[in-house]
Amino acid sequence: MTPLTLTSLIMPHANLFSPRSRSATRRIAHILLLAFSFPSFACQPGTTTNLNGQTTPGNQPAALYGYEVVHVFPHDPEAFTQGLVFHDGKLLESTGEEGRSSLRRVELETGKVLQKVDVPEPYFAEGITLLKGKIYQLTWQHEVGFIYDAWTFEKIGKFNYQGEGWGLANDGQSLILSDGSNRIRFLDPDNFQVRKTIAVVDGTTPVQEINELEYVQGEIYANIWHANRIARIDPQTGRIVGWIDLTGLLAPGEVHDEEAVLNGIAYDEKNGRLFVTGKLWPKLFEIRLTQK
Ligand SMILES: [Ca+2]
Repeated sequence: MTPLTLTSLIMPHANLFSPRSRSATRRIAHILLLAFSFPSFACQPGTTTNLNGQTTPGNQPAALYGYEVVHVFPHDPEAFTQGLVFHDGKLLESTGEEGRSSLRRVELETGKVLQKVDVPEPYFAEGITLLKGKIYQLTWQHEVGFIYDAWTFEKIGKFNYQGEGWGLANDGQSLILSDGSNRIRFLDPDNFQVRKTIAVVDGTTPVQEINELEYVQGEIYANIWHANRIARIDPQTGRIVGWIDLTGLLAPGEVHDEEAVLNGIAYDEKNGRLFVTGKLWPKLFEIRLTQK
């Protein structure tokens, strides 16, 4: 067993010392503060421990899932997908990169962009979620998010949060935010205060680089940056209860950019349909999970 140590909290991350990072020192200080703020973080035999110090049985290995493709849809190969949501028969999509960031409404069947607002430089748009008629959109390193009317895309507000913004989802009550580490924060959508924080662990091993998110039937589904798999996370404990292996979804040669990785999960709650895509992918897939 490996206790969750300070070293494991400060896992190397490609973005940590990015030239665009405004203050790597401040971020490390924040991580140190986090580590020492939760003295009960180290695991105990047979348990995993989240940031709130709650423990749950950790002996059950995560279940493994494969997939079947139900439908293949076109996807804009220029879209650097950072957020994906299904709403009222359409997809909402957030795309990243400076100067190419946007919020879009997309026709599922054709991939056609029906509505779009650009996110101006220097912002790099990240995850989105829709809650009570509002779309919330993160930015990567500017510690600001934008709020839009879900129908008109009119920008109706903004909000601040600490650290990087990667993935966003909601459970009907809180905004659920990932920041590239293994922590996931739950924010009050009215005042953006942190309601709770969980640490994502597979058994007792922290799982870093949690990216795009989707809340699916009481679990958090999460892309892991540069991985062909989706984690199914218990939102109470942070424990990974399952892994979905999506290896082979795209054929070799369908994408050429090394950053064209699996990212984007959307759930059609009414019809139980699960959609996945990736950054710069030419296709979007409806998939059905299979037991491995
Ligand atoms: Ca999503």
